[in-house]
Order: sequence, then C-alpha cells, then structure tokens
Amino acid sequence: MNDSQTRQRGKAVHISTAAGAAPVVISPQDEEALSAIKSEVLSRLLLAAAKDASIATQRDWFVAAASVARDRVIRSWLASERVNVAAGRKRVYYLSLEFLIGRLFTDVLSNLGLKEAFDAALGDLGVDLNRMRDTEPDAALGNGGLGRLAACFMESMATLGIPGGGYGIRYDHGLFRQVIKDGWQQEYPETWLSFANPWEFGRAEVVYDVHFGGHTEMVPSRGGERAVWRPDETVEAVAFDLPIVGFHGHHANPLRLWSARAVDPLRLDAFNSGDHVGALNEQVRAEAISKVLYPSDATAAGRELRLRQEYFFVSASLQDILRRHIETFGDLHALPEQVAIQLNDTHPSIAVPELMRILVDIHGVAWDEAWPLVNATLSYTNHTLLPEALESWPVPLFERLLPRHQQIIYRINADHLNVAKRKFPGDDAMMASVSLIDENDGRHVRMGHLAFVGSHRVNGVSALHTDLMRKTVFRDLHALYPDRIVNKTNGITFRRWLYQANPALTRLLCDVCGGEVLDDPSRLAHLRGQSGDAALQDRASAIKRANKAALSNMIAEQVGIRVDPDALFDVQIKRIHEYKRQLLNLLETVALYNAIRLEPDRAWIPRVKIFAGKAAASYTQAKLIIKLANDIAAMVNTDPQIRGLLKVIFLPNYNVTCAETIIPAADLSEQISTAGMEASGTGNMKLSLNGALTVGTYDGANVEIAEHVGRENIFIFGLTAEEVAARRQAGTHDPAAEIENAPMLRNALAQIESGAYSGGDAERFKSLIGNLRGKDHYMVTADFDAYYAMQRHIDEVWHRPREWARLALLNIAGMAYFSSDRSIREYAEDIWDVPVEEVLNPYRAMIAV
Ligand code: 26Q
Repeated sequence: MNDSQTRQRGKAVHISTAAGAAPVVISPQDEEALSAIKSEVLSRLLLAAAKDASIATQRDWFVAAASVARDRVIRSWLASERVNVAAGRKRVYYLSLEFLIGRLFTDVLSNLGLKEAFDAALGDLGVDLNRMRDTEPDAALGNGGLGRLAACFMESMATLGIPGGGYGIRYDHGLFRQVIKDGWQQEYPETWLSFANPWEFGRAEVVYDVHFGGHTEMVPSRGGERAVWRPDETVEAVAFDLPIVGFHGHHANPLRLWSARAVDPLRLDAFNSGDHVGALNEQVRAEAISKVLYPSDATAAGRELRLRQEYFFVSASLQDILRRHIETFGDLHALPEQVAIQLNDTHPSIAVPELMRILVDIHGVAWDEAWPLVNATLSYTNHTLLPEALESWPVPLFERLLPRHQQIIYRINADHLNVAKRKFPGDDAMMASVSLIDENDGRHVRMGHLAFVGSHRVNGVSALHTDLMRKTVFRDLHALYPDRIVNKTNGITFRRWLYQANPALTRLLCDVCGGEVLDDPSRLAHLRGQSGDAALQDRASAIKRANKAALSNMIAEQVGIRVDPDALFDVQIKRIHEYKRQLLNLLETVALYNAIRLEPDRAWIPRVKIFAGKAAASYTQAKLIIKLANDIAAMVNTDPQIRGLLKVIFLPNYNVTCAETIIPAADLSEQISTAGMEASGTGNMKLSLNGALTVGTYDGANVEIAEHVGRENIFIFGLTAEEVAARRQAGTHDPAAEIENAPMLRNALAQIESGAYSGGDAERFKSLIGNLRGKDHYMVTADFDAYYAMQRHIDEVWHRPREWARLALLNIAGMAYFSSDRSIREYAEDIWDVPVEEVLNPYRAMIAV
C-alpha cells in the first residue's frame, strides 16, 4: 500500500513510513497545496522533460519534483536575502574544498515542511516514491569527516539565519565509486552530474578570472612603488549555486561552487592548421582544475594540481565576497565588521596572502592597515594533527605558480618573526619552529602556520584535540599568541541524522519529550528519568528492530548475505585508515571466531560485524585491510560450525546515503582510534544519537560523549592519549612483548600470517601483520586485550535486553550538545561575531566558557 492510499481527506490518518507511523492531518488548505504541487510537477514533466506521465522514467519524475521543490526554496532564499541586505547584516563565508552533501530531496522537503504533501501528491500521481528517490545521485564532493562537517554546518547556518554561505569547487567527479572485486577495492569515477542537476543554478554571468604563473614587477606609484603581478595563465571560474535551506524554511543560503573553464574554448589557429587535439590543450589544462576531487583524506598529496585547485577556488571566492561587500559598503576599510571567513582546514589558507594582495596591490591599502583587516576577517579550523596530513608546499613550486603570493608570504613572515623575536629574544629554535618557511628538508611553505598567523581565531574540533594542538603541532605559535586557539567541538545536523534518517525514533522522542524537542534538543534529557520504563524501552527496541530489518534487506541486496535482525549489529563505518584501527576490530573478529569454534556450546550472542568505508586509492595498507575484512568474511560466513553466531559484512561504496540506513540500525558503534589521533569524529555522534552504544577509546569527541551520556553508560577501553604519547616518547612500546602476553592475539596473527584466511597465500598480509610485529605505530597490540575483554563485557550486557535498551535511551538523552546548531552558535558568538536567529538560546547553559 502506498502513502496516498492510507490518506483520507479532511481528517487525521496515518501515513506509513519505513518504520512506524504518525498521524498527519490533511486540511482543505493542504488540499490546495497538494493539487498545486501535482499540477506543477506534471507541467515540469511536460515542459522541461518533454514527456507525459505515461512515459516518464523515475528520474524524470525526480527531476520534475525536485524542480518544484526548488521553486519553493527560491522564495525563502530571496526573502532572507532581501532582509539581510536591508539590514546590512554581517555575512559568514565557509571556504572548503569539500562538501559531502549527499542527496538533497528529502532534506529540502522536510526542512520546508513539505515532505508529507509531496509524498501524498506524488503518491496520487502513481509515483513509486522510494524508487524515485533512489535516482537522485549522492553528491560526494568530499572524502569524509571534514566534508560532511561542512555540509552539516551549512544546514545549521541556514537554520540559525546566519547570512552568507559556502564556497567550494564543483567537481565533475566527486569521490570515486568503490567496487569490491574478489575482496579487493577497485575505484571507478563517479558521475553525479551525468544527468541534469535540478538543485543547481548555473550563474553564467558570475565569472571571475583566476591567474597563475608569470612574474612580478615593481612599478612607480604615488611617489613610491608597488608590486604588479604579470601572470602568464588565466582560467575562468564560473559559479553554480546550490540552495541550502534551513529548518522550517525561514532562511536559505547558497553553496556556491566554482567550475573551471578555459578563457578560449579552443585555439582556432591550431585547429585550422589541422592540430585538432593540440587545439584543445589549454582547455584541458584549465578544466582539469575542477575535474576531480582529491581522493585522499589524510595525506597531503602535494601535487601541483592540488595547489591550483586551492588557489582557483580561494581567488574566485574572495573576488566574489569583496565585490558584494564593495557594492554594499563602498570600500574595504570595515571589512571585518561585515564579513567573516572561515577556512576549513589549511586547504584554503592561500586566502591569507590573496586577501593581502587584493587589499594592498589592487585597492592600494597600506600594508600595516591591511594586515589587521585580514587577520580580523579570517579564522581557521584545524581537523587533524597527523604529520602526514599537514600541508606544505615546496617554495620553488609556489614561486612558479604564485610568485606574488610567495613574496607576500615572505613579508608576512618577516613581520611575524619580528614579533616572535621581541617576545623570545635570542631563541633561534623558537624562530625556526614558528617560521612560515620550513627549512629542514628543502624549503617549504607551512600552510598550517600561514593560516594560524593570518587568523584571529584558530580552532580545534574537540576538547582533547584542541588541547593537543596547544601542546604539540602549534605549541610555539600558541606561546606567541596564547589567546588565539579556541575549542569548537563538532556537531551534526539532527535534521538529517535523526529526523530524516530515523522518522520512527523521532516520533517516539516527540511523544516522550514533546514536539518542542525538534527545535530544542536539550529536551532529550527528559528521556533520562524514563530510561527504566519498560514500555518506552519496548517501543525504542521495536523501532531499532524495524531499522535493522531494513538494513538486513540492504545487506542481502548488496552482498547477498542473510543476517539475523535479532543479532547484535556492530558497526564500524568510516574511511579506512590505520589510525582508525579497523585492523583491531578484525583481529578481535578472528579471536572471537576462534573462541566460538573452541567452545561452540557456550552462550555466545549472535553478532553481525558490519564494516564500510573507502581507502585512498594509493594507500596500500588501507586497501589490504579491506581485503582482509573480505577474506575473513568469506571464511566466517560460510562456516557451518559456528551456526551463524558471527557474520562479517563489508558493505561496498559507503556514502552519505547508505549511512542513513546503517546508522539507525546500529546497536554498537566502533570508535576505536589510537588515542590522540582522531581529531573529533562525527560518526560517533550520529550513532549515539540513534541509540547505538559506543565501544571506544578516550579519543576525540568520545571523551565529551562519555561526559554527556555518563561515563558508566559507554564502553571505554585502552590507552589514553597521554599514555600513547608517553610510550612513544620513551620508546617503550614493545609489540613483541604485547603479542607474547596476549595468546588470542598471538593466535590470530599466526593464522593470518600462515595464509589461513587467504587460501594458503602467506604473502598477502605479510606487510600488514609485519607492521604490527615491528613498530606497531598505532598500538593495536597494546590495546588488543582490553578491547577483547570489553567486547565480552558487551556480550554480557546484550544478554540483558532491558539493560541494553536503558543504556541506549540514556545515550540518546545525552546527545543534545552534539547538535551542529550548538557548534555554529559557538562559532557565531566567539569567532564570527554575528547574531543568530532565536532570542532563546537553548544551548546557553551547555556552552563551556
Ligand atoms: C590535503 C592536501 C592534499 C590532498 C588532500 C588533503 C586532505 C584532504 C582531506 C587532508 C585531510 C583531509 C580530511 C581530513 C578530515 O576529514 N579530518 C576529519 O575531520 C573531521 C571533522 O572535523 C573530524 O571529525 C575527524 O576526526 C577528522 O579526521
């Protein structure tokens, strides 16, 4: 039965959804809205796709329906823009090379409050909504956490009515599509734009020139002289806008993405002389800039194209921001009063010299006047302390590509080192450490230092991470500017990760905490007092069971394996990286498998271990981890001896869309990074919010999750960040001894090494296991026993379903703090200095001072 068949006119009825039901009243006004939607969709179909309903494909319906929804966003977009312009409000711009937005259809409709109406209208038109929704491509213009955070922040900024928006690159190809072939990851290009994108507005008239290369000259100017950059290459940046609409549809902001285009479509002279391919050379070189997302998430693949991407989008974005500012305010002298620019990691940190160049070289502002303007406008978020992810560019490359910027960086550095010398006279080590130029191994521009020095605020993304920033990578810069580093713990948008992904749980939470909880998540705390209520536990468990049944279907469809929805669903879903320690989870899987075989009649609990995530194409060890997961799965899943007590699933092509099905169905959330290495994590928040219990290390935001949900309601194990650092410093980590003292680990390693999981191939996992026996940089061997023991404790708790359900409710009850609305309010208050929409700030009591 589809939704429309359950709807009755004029009275309260139930509209069915995947898991649960809620009463929805269709009033006479709604009837009008419904028929308007229907006729608009039909006319879109006819006029835009030149098709009538009888021959339209699911995709045609999607494009037509999305366009009708888009029309409604435009209204709120233009209305908020009018108010903002009239009020001369300060704008906030979020510069990011990544926006992992996923699908927008449900997001837009539910934020506009039109989901039921569209469901009903399309149902009346005989459209299979789920099939139609599945035709929307998942926009994966990002790698992982950093890109998804940017998307959540865009939505919260729109919800809180903060004028501004995002700037990034409109990659033709986002993150690769992952295919698992014989257990190995293969990468294929992803083509999210191969059909018309109904959400975007191409702005053919918004085009900026971006220059590269050439040289600089000094020319006489007003009695002195000034620098002029004579570039030898120009690329055009063309704007495309995606509307990001906030909750309740009161505000919308654009996400403006730049596409690269050659100035001339081809070289006609070359073409006419017969060189048809050569005639396109420049076009290909220019357009390569926005061709593809860099698919690495934690290694600074220091290639020239990456620097070209960074400068391309920063230059176009700053030109756009300043044009808008000058149009409204006439000049740039009050820039920081009207504009705040947030740099998402170091990827846009070329904004520091670029803004100086625009102010000084183009607008003739004196250097000493320009610098405070730049500093007060910019701020920078750091997302990782991993040394291999810290961006630095060789000076010769920088000089060749951006000669004027290199000069500006030298001058910034000279001023900066003077400040340092005054504060720490005679301290050469300090000078070398805070310098923007790293002289250690050839000369490199340190992009993190550049962003730090150019910003008035630098933030980490969890309390622990911010603390480590002050103590490690930025220790000396922190000594120089002790007030600059602040913490802004990450958050997630509850609209997507609770209301849309888990409508049944949302309804339950509204029942228990009142509908106001949707606007004020601090009311989730009401659950606390009722977490022991058996009826409530049963309702929550039934919802989880239905979500698990849906995930089981997805698993069967995708990998052809049947799993029992009553088993414990244990999930680790994130990029594959050694520091995230999927390997620890896999070794525990092997040890558990061995233990079950040894004592098949013990009261084991049925468990499904679900893995999903992509490895950077060039990251050999991470790709081996994927292969190992699949090899273990092949063995375990077909062993009749263990009677289905353990299943191992690797779901291919993890993305935002499949996360929306996995997360509401998880019982256990694996957050097991080596302490001190995961800056924050945000998957940890999504899973807890959906009632999964966390097994994790004291790392990133896990520390704060434990504080908010109660230390006794979360399963924390293993070395702390301090212990990890102490072992590293003292060189006392001894993997051989750890392995010797952990028989189950020893056994598992020996089996894998012997080829027991690789059809006798003893070579396959040699390097992976060899690393553990060697340096074991990520301290897997040190944490193994504690992890195994914690998992067996978790088995015990699972044996007591009431206790499990109570803990799940307590976890949800403590999650309000992790709303990205709270994060954005803190940015607005402490960094951007902009007001937010509501007078009432439900988070005020929670914000740490
Ligand atoms: C840099 C230069 C060249 C090529 C690639 C890169 C690059 C790209 C992406 C470097 C790092 C990234 C991504 C980092 C990232 O996603 N960090 C995650 O950020 C999340 C949001 O703050 C945190 O929750 C995670 O803990 C952190 O790992």
